[in-house]
Amino acid sequence: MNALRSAVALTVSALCCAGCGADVEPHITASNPVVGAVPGDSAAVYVELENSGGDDALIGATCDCDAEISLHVTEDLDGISIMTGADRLDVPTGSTLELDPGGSHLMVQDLQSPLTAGSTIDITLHFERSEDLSVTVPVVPLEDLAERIEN
Ligand SMILES: [Cu+2]
Repeated sequence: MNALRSAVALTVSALCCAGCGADVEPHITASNPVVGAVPGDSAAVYVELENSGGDDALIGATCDCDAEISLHVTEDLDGISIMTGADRLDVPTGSTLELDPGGSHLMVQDLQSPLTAGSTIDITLHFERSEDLSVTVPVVPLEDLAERIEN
C-alpha cells in the first residue's frame, strides 16, 4: 500500500513539475511604471510585473528619492477601501502582477519634497528569488492616473 502511495505521489509530482515553477528560474520584466505627482509626502507607484519563468515574489523595494517604500494591498472593508502593508506579493510562474490604482501598489512614504510631474524616480525592486530589478518611474500629473484606471 505504501509503495502504491509513493508511486502515486511520484506521478503527481512529475505531472506538476512539468508546469510548476519551483524548479525554474524566475524571469521578471517590469512595464508601464508610473507615479502621480501627489502634493504630499507619500505617493503610490504602479507597475506591471510579468513573470515568464518560475515562481517568485516581490518582497520589497527601495528608492533613490530619499524615501521609504512599502508594499501595500488594498482591501475592501464594507465598501471602504483600506490600504494595508504586505510582506510579499506573489508573482507565480506565467503570471502578471498588476500594481494598479485601487489595488496593490508600492507606497513611497516620507518624501523629503513632493514629486514633480515630468521628473522620474528610480526604484529598485527586491524579489524572493530574482536579482534586483531597477525601474525608472515617470512622475505624471494626477489626472493622467485616471487613464490608467480606465485602461
Ligand atoms: Cu498605499
